[in-house]
Amino acid sequence: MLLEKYKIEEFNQAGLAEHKRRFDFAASYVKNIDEVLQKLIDFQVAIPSWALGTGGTRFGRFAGGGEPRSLEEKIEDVGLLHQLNRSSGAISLHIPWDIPQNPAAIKALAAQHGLKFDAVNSNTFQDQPDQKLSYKFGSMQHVDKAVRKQAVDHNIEVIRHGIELGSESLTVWLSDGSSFPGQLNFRKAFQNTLESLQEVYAALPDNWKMFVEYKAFEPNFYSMSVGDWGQSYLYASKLGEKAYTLVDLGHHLPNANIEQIVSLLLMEGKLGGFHFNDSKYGDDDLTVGSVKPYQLFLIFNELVEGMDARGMNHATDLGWMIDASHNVKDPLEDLLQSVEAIMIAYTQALLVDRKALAEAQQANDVVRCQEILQTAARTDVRAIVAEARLRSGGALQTLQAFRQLELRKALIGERGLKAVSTGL
Ligand code: AOS
Ligand code: ZN
Ligand code: ZN
Ligand code: ZN
Repeated sequence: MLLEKYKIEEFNQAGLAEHKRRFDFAASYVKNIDEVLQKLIDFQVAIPSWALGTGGTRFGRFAGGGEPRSLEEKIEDVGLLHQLNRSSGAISLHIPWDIPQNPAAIKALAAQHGLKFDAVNSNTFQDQPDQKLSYKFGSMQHVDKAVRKQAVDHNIEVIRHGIELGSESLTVWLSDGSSFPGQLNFRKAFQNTLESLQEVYAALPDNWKMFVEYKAFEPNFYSMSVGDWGQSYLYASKLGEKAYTLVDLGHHLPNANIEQIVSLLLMEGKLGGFHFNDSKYGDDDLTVGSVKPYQLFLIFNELVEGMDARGMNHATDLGWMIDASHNVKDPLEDLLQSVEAIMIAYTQALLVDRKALAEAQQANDVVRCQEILQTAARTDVRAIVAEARLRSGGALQTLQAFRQLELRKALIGERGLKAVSTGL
């Protein structure tokens, strides 16, 4: 479904005067407003193909209707989001959930919607129906070399699919680990994992990156073989310059200082990308910014500071992806909220007075340091984000447009009330 442009224009027209008032006020506080707007226009966040259907928990799944039944329809859904917010210009695929049967056609369809393919994700955390050996006791860490080889071959296959689509990175998330003390020899598990990753790394095209995603617990609850950023960093360092750490915001032990992790990984040139989401307890995969928006701001504050210090391009030098999905919201509305939260935090981070902060830090003026950060974080930047969208042809308010234009109803009309997303 392609939304006619005039509908967005009509929607915007109704709110234009009010928007202009709000924007002029917000912009009056920003010295380099045009620079900020351009950065927002350039910034794109990839949508995961697995978040377009209603997520479930192991206790149930409550689908809402009109979900995408194929990869083609998933691309259309992301296209719709991108039409509304102009900031979702990429999709991240999970293989084998979303194997492109006809890659040329899939690529063309994505291009038609202005979408690129971000990182491709491998899956060695489930057994597939036609699979020879089981991942019950791990994949790349497995005690049996044959299982490790199967996992390596799968990852190489995923790279092949990615090449066909124009993707330039592979995300490896391993559920490997152990659930009971004594189950694993940690050192051997690490060495097996490293050796497997090295074989995958060897198959990586020159212009590709490999993201090694870590996670503190789940599905294994005693040890994870890529359990924290230290372990991921160790693998990435040993693998080589194309390997990086991927930070999923929900993958830490409670109260971890994620912004500090981000800062140091950036300093070492080993931060590869993000899986954005929010959480209260663990890997809750809630809407970005729904629980801890200040933490999100602090992370972006480090990102902007660190990327600028290294002369990096905010939009292109890291992989920005969402990894969230859950039970009670319309997935498209949820994703619009997530992207909006990311854009807000990014804008606020761009507003931090860096020079004043450096001076205050140098003077040990702790109070002033806090004031400087919170001045930026408490600024209502929604009209600035909306202006960036307006300038690139999106909707002033994405969620309201989605509802007012009755887009879910249209999707249900097209696909049916019983349409349930593939994958997962
Ligand atoms: C799992 O917890 C990780 O966040 C992965 O990124 C995973 O591949 C993704 O959530 C899809 O299940
Ligand atoms: Zn993730
Ligand atoms: Zn996760
Ligand atoms: Zn998660």
